[in-house]
Amino acid sequence: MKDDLAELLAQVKAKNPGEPEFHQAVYEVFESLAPVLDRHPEYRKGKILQRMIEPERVIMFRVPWQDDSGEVQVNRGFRIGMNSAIGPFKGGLRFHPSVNLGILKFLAFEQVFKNSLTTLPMGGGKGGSDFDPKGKSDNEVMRFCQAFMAELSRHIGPDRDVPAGDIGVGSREIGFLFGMYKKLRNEFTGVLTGKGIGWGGSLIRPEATGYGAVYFAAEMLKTRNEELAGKVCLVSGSGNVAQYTVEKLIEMGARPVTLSDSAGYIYDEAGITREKLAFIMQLKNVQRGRISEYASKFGDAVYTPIDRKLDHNPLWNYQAQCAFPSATQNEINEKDAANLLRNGVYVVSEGANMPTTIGGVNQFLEAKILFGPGKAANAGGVATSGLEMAQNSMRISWTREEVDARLQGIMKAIHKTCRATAERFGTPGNYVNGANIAGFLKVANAMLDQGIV
Ligand code: NDP
Ligand code: 2IT
Repeated sequence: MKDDLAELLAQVKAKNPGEPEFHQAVYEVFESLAPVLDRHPEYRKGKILQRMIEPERVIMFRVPWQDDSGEVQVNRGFRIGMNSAIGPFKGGLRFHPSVNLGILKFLAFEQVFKNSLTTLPMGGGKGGSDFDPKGKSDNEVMRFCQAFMAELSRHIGPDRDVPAGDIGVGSREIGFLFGMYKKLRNEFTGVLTGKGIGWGGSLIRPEATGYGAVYFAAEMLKTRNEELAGKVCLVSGSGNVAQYTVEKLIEMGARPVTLSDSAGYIYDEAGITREKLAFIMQLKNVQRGRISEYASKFGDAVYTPIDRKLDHNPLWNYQAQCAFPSATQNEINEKDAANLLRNGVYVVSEGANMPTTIGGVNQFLEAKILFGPGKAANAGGVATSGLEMAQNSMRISWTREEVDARLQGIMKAIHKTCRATAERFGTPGNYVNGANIAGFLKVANAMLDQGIV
């Protein structure tokens, strides 16, 4: 890394202590940018990087609510407006006990580059809470969402900041959040995406992140005249992204063999079929049960509980050609990456945000496999959120086919841009550099155009 970038990174660490995920996300982007800064001195002169690493705003707030037994509970709420140079802040809300400022800043930072890649006019933001929806009743989730929105509603709006879902925030939560916003503001607007189909949502938005990650993998394979049909695929997670990744893989003739949750994973050598996926969707989205039940239901599958003493995740230690990490950050470490490569994996399409550690990413890049980083590979979700915003503004709804065709077009465009940009800056085939540089350029140029604000 160039001296001035290394120095800036040291400043980021000193100024934002205790935020390792944010440091990691900034490091990964800085690693790609030296050639751009050398070719374009105006970015250094305009202090574009110094401005990009400082959120435009961070809102932190108390969320008091009452549980079913009448006890008062207090959580912490956040919304980060990272960068609005190319459009209103846009990005998901995460409800998970691990949520803290540093994790949301990493997600908001990634979102800026990702949204820029989508071709649509969206700035980057992220928010959420350390609230844990697991084990809560629907009424508790509703009361929490209402209390959260009581404060958040002051800071968002269809032209200011448009949140959506992420871990722990799905259609149920978006419904409760939207209802409260509408009541408080006395207006029905496209202030959230991922809405229900009957009240302003877009067809294909639930599917979009998973489908997009598979479309991206298909595009990468096409560069080697190959396709997904017949490929064995390792998938982690069993939530929104994992489910629709599996659905699209099945449709394309691939064989997904794993899924996981925070307690363990299943391995089904015969492959997860449409029928088995329907069981998972019912289990996870309606009953809110554990993935272990899959192995109880389908005898051939093996369930392995997580062993936190292990230095690797055995889910990544099976013979396969493709991997779709779709659970959470840093779920593939250096050892996992080595296991994947040793087992024959040469396509990694990141459905989750930053699922691979820096040591893992470096191994993928050195091995020159087809590695699609999250900010490119999982951009289909937010891109389709952008399409939802467009439909809301026009007060019309497109058909499933129309939205899916646009999603496919966007994933192809992102793939093409990443490849062309990587090549233009001297690292052909490196999608990490391609995504970081292309995402950066659009935002940086907009910031220069708009002056020092
Ligand atoms: P969901 O809440 O629907 O599912 C998350 C899944 O990951 C669950 O199976 C969950 O298990 C598992 N998981 C979450 N945290 C952990 C953890 N710390 N350790 C082990 N497993 C964990 O979320 P999504 O599917 O929406 O999100 C998954 C990933 O995709 C995240 O990284 C998210 O940021 C990213 N993403 C999501 C987009 C979207 O549109 N939803 C768009 C782009 C990226 P359990 O149920 O046990 O908690
Ligand atoms: O990480 C992400 O891109 C998301 N969680 C989706 C954000 C959105 O606004 O649709």
